[in-house]
Amino acid sequence: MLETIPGVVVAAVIAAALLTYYRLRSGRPARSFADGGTASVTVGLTGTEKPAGLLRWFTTVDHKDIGLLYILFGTAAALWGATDAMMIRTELLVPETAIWNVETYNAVFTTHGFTMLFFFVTPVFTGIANYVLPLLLGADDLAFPRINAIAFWLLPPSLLLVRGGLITDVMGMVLGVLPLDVSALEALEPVGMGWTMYTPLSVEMANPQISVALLGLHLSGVATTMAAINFIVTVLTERPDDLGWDRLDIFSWNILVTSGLILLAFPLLGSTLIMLLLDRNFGTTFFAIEGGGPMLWQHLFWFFGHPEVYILVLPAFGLISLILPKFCGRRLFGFRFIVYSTIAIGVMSFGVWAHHMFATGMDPRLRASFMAVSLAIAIPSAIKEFNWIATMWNGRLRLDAPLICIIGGLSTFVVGGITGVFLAAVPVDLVLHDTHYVVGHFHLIVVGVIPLAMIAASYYWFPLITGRMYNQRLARVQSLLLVVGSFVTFLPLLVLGYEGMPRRYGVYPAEFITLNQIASLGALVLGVSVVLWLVNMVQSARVGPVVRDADVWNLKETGQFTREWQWFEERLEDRRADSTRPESSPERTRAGEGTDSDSGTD
Ligand code: HEM
Ligand SMILES: [Cu+2]
Repeated sequence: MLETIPGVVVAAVIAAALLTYYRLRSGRPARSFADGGTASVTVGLTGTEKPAGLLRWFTTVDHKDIGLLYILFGTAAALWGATDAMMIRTELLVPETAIWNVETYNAVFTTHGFTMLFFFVTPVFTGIANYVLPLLLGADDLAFPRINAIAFWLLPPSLLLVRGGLITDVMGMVLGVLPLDVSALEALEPVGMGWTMYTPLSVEMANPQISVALLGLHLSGVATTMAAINFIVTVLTERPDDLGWDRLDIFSWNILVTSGLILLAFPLLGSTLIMLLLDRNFGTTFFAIEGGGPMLWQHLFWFFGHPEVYILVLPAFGLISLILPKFCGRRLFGFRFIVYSTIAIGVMSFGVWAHHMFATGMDPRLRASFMAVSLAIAIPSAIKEFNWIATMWNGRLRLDAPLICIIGGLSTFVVGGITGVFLAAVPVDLVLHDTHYVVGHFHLIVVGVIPLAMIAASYYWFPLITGRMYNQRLARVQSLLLVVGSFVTFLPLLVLGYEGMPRRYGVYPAEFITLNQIASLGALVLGVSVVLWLVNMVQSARVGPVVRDADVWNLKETGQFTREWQWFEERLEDRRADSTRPESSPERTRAGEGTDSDSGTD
């Protein structure tokens, strides 16, 4: 009985949705165009007419709408993953498992990792790129608007598949009070294998939810790859003729390189996941001792996994490089070298994967060569850092929220980056491997740099997206809290790791209690900061002061009024013209056109 109910409900919902859709469409005979616009036969004008209400968001192929959908989805996932993080830090307030149990702890750090890596960072950056990349290029839309929509809509189901164990657990509990058989739901327990999914554990754990989660990850990989292909083709083919590689803005450059990394890394993850699924369910022996063994998993996984960390961070570097000069009143120092270092990082990131495996007893000669490349990859990162500092040098700094975020991000990146250099050195890594030092190192970057760059971007482009201004004082407080919170949360972890506290344990010796409590306090500060950001964004989008002058940041003064702002200026002018005329004029759709000027590069 129970099995049929969801099927009937889903079918009914789909039928109702289709019916509504066709009812709405039938009133307006329209012909579709490749860019997703429709030509209304009755009026005879090309206009990007969108249906009203929710239907618009479910059927849109407009890059700006899809960008917003991505950003909303990624933010929701981030809040979910942050809830996991708060659960982890709550458990670690006390040495014993007084709050959750060990299974819950394992499940929570696993879903935390998956959610943050695959459903927060990449979707939010894809969303930002969706919104601004065509505007920065002066293109109408991405190269494949419909593929763009499909790529986005694959994500919600994949998140539900990955996190399904928790959902079915709760559903089972709720439905359990009814006289129904819910054993199928209860069999799907939250996964507790860690985001690296190491074999043999991930093969042998009986929980069927693991296979469901693997399918979900596979699906999210498909979605990410589709978006990456779209970005690559867009940058290659949609640039106007006068926009050469040397004048392409730095954010688009970073998205291009990131998309290249995705194109090489994610299909490998997909294949590896399939091999694991086959091992789990169909008796193959890819990762069994008599097959490739657990080491095969680690090699395949980290050949994806190391580039993945640069897939996460390169768009953040792009945003920093793009926004920083705007608040220093200067051009980006060393534009070419920032581009070269981005490409160098991209290439080298495929040559360092075994630094995650130094402790597995691999051949020392091999270890030495991986150590050399891992140390070398610090050079392009340092080049970026120096160029950013040089951009600020003697500049006229305006300490608005975006700049506070960026300066904070640059300082956490110094600590996060240098702690990575230590881990790249074999003898040090053998001591610190799998301790909280590692967790501290990478969180200084995934919390101290990536969200800061995103939030800088959210403040910088907020007027352009919403037509309103946010509360700037609240924003300054919020960004400061985020920087302070990152240090207070993750510096203690470096010390804890040094003193030997291993990672992925919910229980620890009592001597570590003080530092753990400081870290949990820091997490609380981070939580407060995130809530302040949310409040500011939502409230200001509703009732913030309306922007009338497109040059919100005084960019014209220093010749940095780039294409996306010119597009915004035109839009404001159109709106003004519309409001003074009695009846509305034909809609303008090609807003990015004809707005070229020589201030297009950074
Ligand atoms: C409020 C912010 C955050 C806090 C307090 C936090 C805290 C933690 C803690 C305590 C762990 C468990 C460490 C262990 O036992 O090994 C962890 C694991 C992890 N976190 Fe976070 N985290 C935060 C945000 C993030 C973000 C933004 C990302 C990624 C973009 C991220 C990625 C990860 C990953 C990949 C793991 C490893 C999971 C695993 O071992 O399977 N975290 N985090
Ligand atoms: Cu690595």
